[in-house]
Amino acid sequence: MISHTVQTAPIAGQKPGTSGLRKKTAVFREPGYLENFVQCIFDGTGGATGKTYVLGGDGRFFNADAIDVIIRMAAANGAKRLIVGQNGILSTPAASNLIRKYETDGGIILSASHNPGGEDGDFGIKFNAANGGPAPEKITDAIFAKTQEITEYRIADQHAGDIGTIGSFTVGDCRVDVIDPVDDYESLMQKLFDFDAISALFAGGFRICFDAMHAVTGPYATRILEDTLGAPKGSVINAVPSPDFGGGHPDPNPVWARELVAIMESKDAPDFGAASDGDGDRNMIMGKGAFVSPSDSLALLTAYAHLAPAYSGELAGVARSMPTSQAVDLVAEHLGIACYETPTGWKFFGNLLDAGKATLCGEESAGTGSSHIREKDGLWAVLLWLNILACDGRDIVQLRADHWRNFGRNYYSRHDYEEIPTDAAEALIGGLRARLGDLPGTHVAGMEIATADDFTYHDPIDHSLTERQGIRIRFTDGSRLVMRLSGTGTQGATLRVYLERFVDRSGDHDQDVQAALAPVIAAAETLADITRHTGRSRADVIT
Ligand code: G16
Repeated sequence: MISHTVQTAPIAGQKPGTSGLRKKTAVFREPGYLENFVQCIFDGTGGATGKTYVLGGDGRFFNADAIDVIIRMAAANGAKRLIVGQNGILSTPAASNLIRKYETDGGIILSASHNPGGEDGDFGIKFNAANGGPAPEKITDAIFAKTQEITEYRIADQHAGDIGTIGSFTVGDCRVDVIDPVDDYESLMQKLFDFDAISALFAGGFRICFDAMHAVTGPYATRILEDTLGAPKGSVINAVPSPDFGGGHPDPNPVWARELVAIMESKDAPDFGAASDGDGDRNMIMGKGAFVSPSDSLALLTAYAHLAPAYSGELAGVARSMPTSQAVDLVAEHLGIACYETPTGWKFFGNLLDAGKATLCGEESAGTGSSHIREKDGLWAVLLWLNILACDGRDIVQLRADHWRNFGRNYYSRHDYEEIPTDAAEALIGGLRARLGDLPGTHVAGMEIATADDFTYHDPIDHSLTERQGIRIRFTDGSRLVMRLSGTGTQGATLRVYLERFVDRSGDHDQDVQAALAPVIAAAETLADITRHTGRSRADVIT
């Protein structure tokens, strides 16, 4: 193999965020930008010599070009083997599964998740470690340190072979195996769930609409739901991945998955609706005319997971990100299992899962998953729901109403202020942070503040400390307000305001969500002066 070493220099801003490095596609296409970061992944993890990696992405614009570069760089850096999804396609959960199943040294996943794709959209790259999970901070910090001192990268001159055809080729001494992206994932799902029960559900006339949002889950959902489980053809919509996600925003929430919402609110709505995001790790769940919030979904899945074969024994524990509602805490208490609170970012669940402390994990940002892999998993959540519904017999709306009657309801919403100037966002958070000590005991919007802090996470496994993970304000009536800045945006800053109010078992569970949260919304405005700092009187996205 002929390869060469290219002289380069550090490029500013290559610090991975909540989930890898995400930037505008145009930034990734600048000379050396991708190459620098890939070389630093290798250099920051002890080099690529003799190693095996999984490689794939969500198919967005620039995916195939980036894969060609990464194959050539892995080969030039001495990698022994690469496992690549056909056409460069691998959902994030499928990649996590492959890393674990084939015991590779890690994987490189190309995605900007739910962010729009295309020439003017976003691109991203993420390194997952040998446990299949997103690299923990000590690894991303090491990679970032390398980006600040890089002087050269290595790349093979030979272009990669045909990744459109299943089979193998070599680049120098590196063997590249191109595999079907769905096969291994499907066989994992078959081990976890009662496929016979789900097939019988569909055979009995149960109808589903799964919106793949023109993104990576199209082929996975079509194969598993329609071909294997027998859901009627056409149950999966927007099923063909496109480089710009059909011009859409592949974020499965009621704002961006409008097509699904319209179907689920129509007269002839199917029994169950679901959507997944760009790279297939997020999920949105709906019943007829009803959106199930991700926080409620996590609580309900925890309560009923025992109906699926893989979770029929006792759950080891459950974990949620700090801003996720406390609905699952109540279920954990009832089940007598531990409930962990982690910072936002799936990487923080990795240690708990590896140590066998948690079986199920979830986040308000539409992520749910389990110990089967080390990523959140959109289609897994849909299959667990289907398994539960097939065995329980109630419809999802009834199941949820009964759950609220048993546990109470945690009304919940997130208000996002997008693309605000970074200094304004930091001034807002900084101003609030400076006053935290004075807040307990004071009253706002008719509520008394019980505690106020900036969340610090003490990892119970490796004892690492992660500070400044979001402002938490608890009120004496059980309501809660959380504010933090997103770590996945690519332009300016995004302020996330998380609002929660608990209504007990005998309370009114059928209020409009925003109306139920009105006092907490008012408290957020009073405490943080959101309108003044952002110049906006209303959030851009309310979910
Ligand atoms: C990523 C992380 C999630 C996190 C989400 C939102 O999801 O993997 O753990 O909850 O970002 O992060 P932020 O609030 O910082 O924007 P994904 O689906 O984008 O990879």
